[in-house]
Amino acid sequence: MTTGEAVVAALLAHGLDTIYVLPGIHNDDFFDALAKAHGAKAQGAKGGAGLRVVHTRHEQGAAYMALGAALATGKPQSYCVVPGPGLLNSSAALLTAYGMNAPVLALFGQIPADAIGRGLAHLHEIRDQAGIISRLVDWSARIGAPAQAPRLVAEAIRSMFSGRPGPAALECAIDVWGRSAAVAAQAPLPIPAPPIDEDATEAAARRLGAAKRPLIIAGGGAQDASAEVTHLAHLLQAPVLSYRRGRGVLDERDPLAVNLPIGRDLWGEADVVLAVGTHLHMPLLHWGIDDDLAIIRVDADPDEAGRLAKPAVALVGWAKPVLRRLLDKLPAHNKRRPSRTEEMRERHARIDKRLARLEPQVSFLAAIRAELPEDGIFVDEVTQVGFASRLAFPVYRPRTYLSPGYQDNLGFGFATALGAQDARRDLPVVSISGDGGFLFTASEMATAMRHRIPLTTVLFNDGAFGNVRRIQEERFGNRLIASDLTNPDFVAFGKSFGAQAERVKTPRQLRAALRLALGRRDGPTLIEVPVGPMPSPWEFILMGRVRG
Ligand SMILES: Cc1ncc(C[n+]2csc(CCOP(=O)(O)OP(=O)(O)O)c2C)c(N)n1
Ligand SMILES: [Mg+2]
Repeated sequence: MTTGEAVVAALLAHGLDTIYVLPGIHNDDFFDALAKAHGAKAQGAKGGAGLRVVHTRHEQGAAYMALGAALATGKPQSYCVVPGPGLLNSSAALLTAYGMNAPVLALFGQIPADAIGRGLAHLHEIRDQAGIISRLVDWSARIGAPAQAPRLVAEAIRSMFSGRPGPAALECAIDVWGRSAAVAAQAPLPIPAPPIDEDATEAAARRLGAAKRPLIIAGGGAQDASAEVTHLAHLLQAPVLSYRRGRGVLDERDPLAVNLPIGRDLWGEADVVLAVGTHLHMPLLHWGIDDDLAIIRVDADPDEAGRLAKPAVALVGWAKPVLRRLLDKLPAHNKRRPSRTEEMRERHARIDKRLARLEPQVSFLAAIRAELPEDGIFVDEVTQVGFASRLAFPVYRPRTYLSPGYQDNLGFGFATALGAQDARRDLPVVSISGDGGFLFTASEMATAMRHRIPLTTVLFNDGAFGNVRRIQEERFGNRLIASDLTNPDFVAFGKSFGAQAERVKTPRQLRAALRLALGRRDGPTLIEVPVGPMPSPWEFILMGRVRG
């Protein structure tokens, strides 16, 4: 086997079925292995189930697609690009995958093995590529020979699900991909579940059981523990706050599911907080802490709990098994509490009334929610309708609201949504973008056509980096700089690729357009919505202290 063939076999052995790529000479032997696997499949050879290859028009597209596929499925996904510029072109997406703890395996080419580190000006050479990669991911390695490939792929994938989950990377020199040798297969390595600390779990159950006003905060690490969080919330009558990455863990039709402004009020009143898979960045840094608040942290990363404040109890491990154990222990300690349903309904009504001034964002979001089925996926963006969606777009199920988390990097949305839709062809996916963010990866419309990806994109066009412009108006005496945009005719742009494209003006028209678009499963749709300036959401997001 060549190294390339061994990597293809190893990816297949780990259950990957697709790879997102942009080819180039450094990786030609790997791509030939991909082609041969396809040829074997086409000829009906035994065991020749090839990896599906989705090629993009820019490396950031390949990496974002792998990210979207990983987030939508929870399973490992991979992308492959050339070294140097290809790696750097993909790096914002890899950074985002790190921030989102997404299991993405990056495969990078390299210059000839004996030239690495010598500065001989080889094509795509970059100083200390391995060092650069090692700062972007927690686990990385270079494949030096065919026989190393199966083990390194297995270790990479194990690392993606161990400790704090996240991306991993492998690089391989141009002259190593094609080298042949005897290769032994490697079964996927077991991923040991972190042991459960019984004493700490008991302590957490006691604290929660005695709490008068408990609050649960769910982050991205709670996505696989929806049933457990829901059960705990009901047993404790504890509201569940989620903002970006923890959305849908508790079905937001449940009155106990609360958004950021309600959650901040509750933070101010709580005596015990159970924080599941979240950095608690906003509460600890902005809302304040004092001695009357006991915080219980559940996190896969052993270093996370103590970073900002000493928790009352730190439970290290995966949310699902840890919360299950907590659920076993809680009934023995849990006091009776009255239902908080009415109180929560009132809190929701009060905040919804205030949020109603975020028009037109709220009405356009309501139109999308009305047409998107409850298991359909909504992909957020760093745009004004996106900011509002974090407060006023109800999410019903885990993994159906994909938000970039703390990177909040403009332009992530369209290509990430393409990956989500590619990996979940059975569900409709709706991507929203501003005119600014959309053009970051708009060239991937060609990818959507080439691979017939039925994504629906709603593009809110205000002719500006509108969020930036509003800040310049309000905080900098209307001195506008670098925030106005000259745009193409977006409908003509979409149509020029062969995509379905139309322009709508009102929420009602958006609903009608979405109904058609979500029913179409043979290719992408672009819906442009011309909009004017929008009111600021920031008073609902950047809120001051309530304790300490
Ligand atoms: C990678 C990156 N670059 C820049 C920014 C700063 N930024 C935040 S919002 C924004 C403007 C977004 O414009 P658009 O996509 O048109 O949405 P709008 O604000 O107009 O709704 C910019 C430039 C960012 N968040 N990420
Ligand atoms: Mg804009």
